[in-house]
Amino acid sequence: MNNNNLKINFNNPKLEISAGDVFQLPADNLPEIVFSGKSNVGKSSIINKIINRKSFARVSNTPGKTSTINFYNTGVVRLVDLPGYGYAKRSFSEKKRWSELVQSYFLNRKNITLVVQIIDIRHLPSLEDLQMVKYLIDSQLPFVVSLNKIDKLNKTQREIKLSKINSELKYNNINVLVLSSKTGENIETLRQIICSSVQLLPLKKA
Ligand SMILES: Nc1nc2c(ncn2[C@@H]2O[C@H](COP(=O)(O)OP(=O)(O)OP(=O)(O)O)[C@@H](O)[C@H]2O)c(=O)[nH]1
Ligand SMILES: [Mg+2]
Repeated sequence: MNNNNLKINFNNPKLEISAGDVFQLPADNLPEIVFSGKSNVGKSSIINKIINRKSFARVSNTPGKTSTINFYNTGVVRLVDLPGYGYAKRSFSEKKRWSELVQSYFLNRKNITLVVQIIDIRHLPSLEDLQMVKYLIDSQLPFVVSLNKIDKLNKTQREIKLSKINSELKYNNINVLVLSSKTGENIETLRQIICSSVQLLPLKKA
């Protein structure tokens, strides 16, 4: 299919389903943009900023807010909000349920066009972040590492953190984008990256 003339309207998504189990996943019939990362890095907040809504995706100061896979359907692509990993206070059975659900999602979905792998710019990538990046490379899934909460750092701190994180990531040719769901910095760039991943154009500049 030639998608070049199709447009994404980010501004009117529907929460299609909050899936707590694999059998609840929607039909695999649209391109999916997946937001992945540790708990509390701002996955849900970034989705809200992309769709220009304050709290459509539920956000919280307390890590572990998103505990299901939430599918936001824009009509032509789905934005997929994953529960965060690495939240120590989750019970063993909760962690097991999350990892089985997310693993099964990544293994079985055929229409993942982009993974937005989010890391809090103030912290070095965790072991799980590095494992996730390695998994994305090994499985040849297109991804962009998004360093969120850039608003919390001044210019000098940004440069220091960016260079440290880059050297921790170790792999060549990784796309890295700094952004802030709070100020909106580089959110438009992320929208453009999403559009090019599916060769669609944004309907209008937000
Ligand atoms: N300063 C600042 N705070 C942010 C930014 N993005 C998110 N936050 C805050 O970080 C906290 C966690 O945000 P969420 O969007 O719930 O994070 P999440 O990754 O979805 O978390 P889980 O659902 O628990 O995995 C909230 O208090 C947000 O307001 C940002 O760019 N800058
Ligand atoms: Mg969340």
